Amino acid sequence: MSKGRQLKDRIAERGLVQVMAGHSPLSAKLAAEAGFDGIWASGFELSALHGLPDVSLITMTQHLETMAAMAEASGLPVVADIDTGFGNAINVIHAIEQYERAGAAAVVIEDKSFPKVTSLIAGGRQDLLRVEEFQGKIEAACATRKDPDFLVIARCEALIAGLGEQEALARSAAYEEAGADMILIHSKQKTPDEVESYVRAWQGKVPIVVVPTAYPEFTVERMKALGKIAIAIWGNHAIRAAVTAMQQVFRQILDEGGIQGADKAIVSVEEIFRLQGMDRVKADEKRFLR
Ligand code: SPV
Ligand code: MG
Repeated sequence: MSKGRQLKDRIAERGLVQVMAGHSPLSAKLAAEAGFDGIWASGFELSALHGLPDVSLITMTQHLETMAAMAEASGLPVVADIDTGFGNAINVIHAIEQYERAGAAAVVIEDKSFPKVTSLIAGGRQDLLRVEEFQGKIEAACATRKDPDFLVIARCEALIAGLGEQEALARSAAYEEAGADMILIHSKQKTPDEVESYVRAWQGKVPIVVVPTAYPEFTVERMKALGKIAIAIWGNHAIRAAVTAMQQVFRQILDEGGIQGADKAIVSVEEIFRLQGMDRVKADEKRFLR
């Protein structure tokens, strides 16, 4: 069964699935162990991992390789954040061929111009494509996929760009018309009101995807109460959790002049061995090394 089919089945079963951001095979594996339904191959997280801003600097190949490794390590469906599709509709065609072959369950393509600027930054340059041009990119993605269950999700950045609900709804309807399987609506308001209002007003047939990073009170319960939302993406909590943990431990080691205190606050080396699969190495050594 394809990963896209798996994700669709999980949505059909649960109504709403929870997809955790990742930036590495290890983070994806931890998300799978925690019980998430899928992995968000986040451009923001991968950029941060490289110490870079999320402004189209990471190449498609870098993102693709990490995405494939995360799919492999977690076994979960991966929703690949392909930003603007790395260029125009021609670049999208190439990207879809590569991402489908590499085992993604879904791609999210956003309606910003290339190179993009990360969405949540205050005062960021948020230039949107003409609707027709973005429709062409969505149509190109749908025409290129081989597996009809491979999901093409159109991301509408009209609220991020400050263009208001009517523009967001009109664009979303145009993207559905172009063939998008779902609409990701993003907002950087500090409360869920803007997205809740959009969801209530949405008349389209395709479900909605949300990334409630800026408005954390938007709980799963609240999303379910609205209906229409199929995927909640927890957008950058893997990299932020990792940074929090490293900052604390690094500070502690310097403050205490050694690792004696910090050692008790972090997982054991044995836990890392477990995550690396050393049990299997030991068993294979016994069996095959003569
Ligand atoms: C990402 O995680 O890369 C996203 C979500 O696209 S956001 O950073 O909020 O735009
Ligand atoms: Mg992104």
